[in-house]
Amino acid sequence: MKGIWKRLAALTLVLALVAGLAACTGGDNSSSGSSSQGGSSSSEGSAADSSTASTPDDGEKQTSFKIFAGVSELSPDNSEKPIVQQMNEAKGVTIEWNCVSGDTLTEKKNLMLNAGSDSMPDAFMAAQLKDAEIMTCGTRGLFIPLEDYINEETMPNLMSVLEVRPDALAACTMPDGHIYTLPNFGEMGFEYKDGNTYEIGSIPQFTCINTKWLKAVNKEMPKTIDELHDVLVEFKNQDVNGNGDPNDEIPLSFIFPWDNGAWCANMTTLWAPFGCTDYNEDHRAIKDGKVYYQAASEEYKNALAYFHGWFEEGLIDIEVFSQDSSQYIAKGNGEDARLGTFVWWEIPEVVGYDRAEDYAYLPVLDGPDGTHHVNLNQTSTVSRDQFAVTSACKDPKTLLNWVDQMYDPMISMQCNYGPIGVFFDETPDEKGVYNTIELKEGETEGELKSKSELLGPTRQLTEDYGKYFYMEARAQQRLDDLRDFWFNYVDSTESYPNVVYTEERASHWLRDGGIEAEWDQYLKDLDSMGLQDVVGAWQSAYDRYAEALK
Ligand SMILES: [Ca+2]
Repeated sequence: MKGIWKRLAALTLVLALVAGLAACTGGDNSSSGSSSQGGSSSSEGSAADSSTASTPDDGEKQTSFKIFAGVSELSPDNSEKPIVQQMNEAKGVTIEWNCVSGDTLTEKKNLMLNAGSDSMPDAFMAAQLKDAEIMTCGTRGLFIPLEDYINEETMPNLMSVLEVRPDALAACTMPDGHIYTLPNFGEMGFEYKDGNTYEIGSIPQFTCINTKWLKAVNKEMPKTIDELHDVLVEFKNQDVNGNGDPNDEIPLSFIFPWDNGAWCANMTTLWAPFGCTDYNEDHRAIKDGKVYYQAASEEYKNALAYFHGWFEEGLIDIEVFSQDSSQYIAKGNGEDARLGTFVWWEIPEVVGYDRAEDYAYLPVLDGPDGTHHVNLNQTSTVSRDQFAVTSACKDPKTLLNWVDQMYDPMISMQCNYGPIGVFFDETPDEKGVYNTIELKEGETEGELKSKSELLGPTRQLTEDYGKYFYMEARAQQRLDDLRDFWFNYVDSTESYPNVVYTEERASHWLRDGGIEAEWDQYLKDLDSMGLQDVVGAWQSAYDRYAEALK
């Protein structure tokens, strides 16, 4: 398969389980699958084929199931969703839902996992299961192995996907050789001129600058980090938004804490002049096949030391350590433009569509040595946190046959976005492909999706776009921008698939300074915490994987 992504997706598992370090056993794969991929044969009969609801292995038939399910904040209960009613009717089952959103999800999930089997649901769906939980619950017998059910009889739609994505089960196989969770396929990428496909999140942090202000202070678009510095000083000193208040302009804002949205809003694209970007929460990076810990690199140190200077000069928003994404977006959307430079997934979401015209992407800047380096984010298209069956379930076959419908392309599309007639037009276009419905005044695609989607294991394959439905315009725009703008600054497309200590230190150094004096002690502390062992483990997992590919 072309592209490093696919290989790395399988590798991610090994890394996530560094503690165990057992080799990934690869798992049963799908060569026996026989139904045609993506065709209509398996995809359109779901409303009528209740006869395929299977009888259980042990003879005990169960038609009512309890599912603990994660939903988005705006979502109604899953039982109210038309797609769920359609799936239930097709298989003759009823579901008693326990739907949870937001902060309480983790808490309630933990309670449930620790309470033992009495209150155990039959399945966990979209419950943000962590690898450690999957592993622990699997070995304790709380989650049952699924590999014997992944076959043509019970899961025909999943088998169709596995036919074209045979590596996916390897990404779900735990070190003990069992598969406790179903794969979820989330592909949204673009083909680059090197022939590889890169995912939409490979550069998650776009830096954006107010070009109207740039003109107002008589500056060109910066090409170096020092040129940007001089621009920001002008943004700070002048009343560039022209509202009479010289102090309400924020030269540079971003979000630092990971939990507040730093994955797409931190400033590390601006670190490229110092030789790295740092998009991965674990600070894992790779160069020429050699794995290293980004937060222990000279590049990282130099970047923080440099930007501490900006912090002292008042060029950086004082709220970067405290604001969350909604406060950040409110800042961009206020009555007067206040953000000179900001970082986000895209421009309009922060400043609104009208004001977005005053902003442009800030190119990746050169550093003091005249160069830059972008580390691509690790991205994975197969996740394994979406569906687990517990030992409380008496009839896993029927339950898995029910959930298998979510891998049907037409059902999957409606789970991922919303029903036909609600999120998509009532009828497809002349090519048989569904368009997003015309939005109501003041409504956004994201909002409509949150209200209508059914979270769970689904298929979102590259080849499905333009075949069953069209990609959202905003996502397509981001992919185009990645390909046509951001990737011009990418020299190495090498990337690594998926030590808390660093975040508080980094906040301290950026805010208070002192990184030079404290750096050596910090490195010693990391070593005493076993950093070298962790890096060594990552390296040997990677080496084994690379060897297996030969
Ligand atoms: Ca002002």
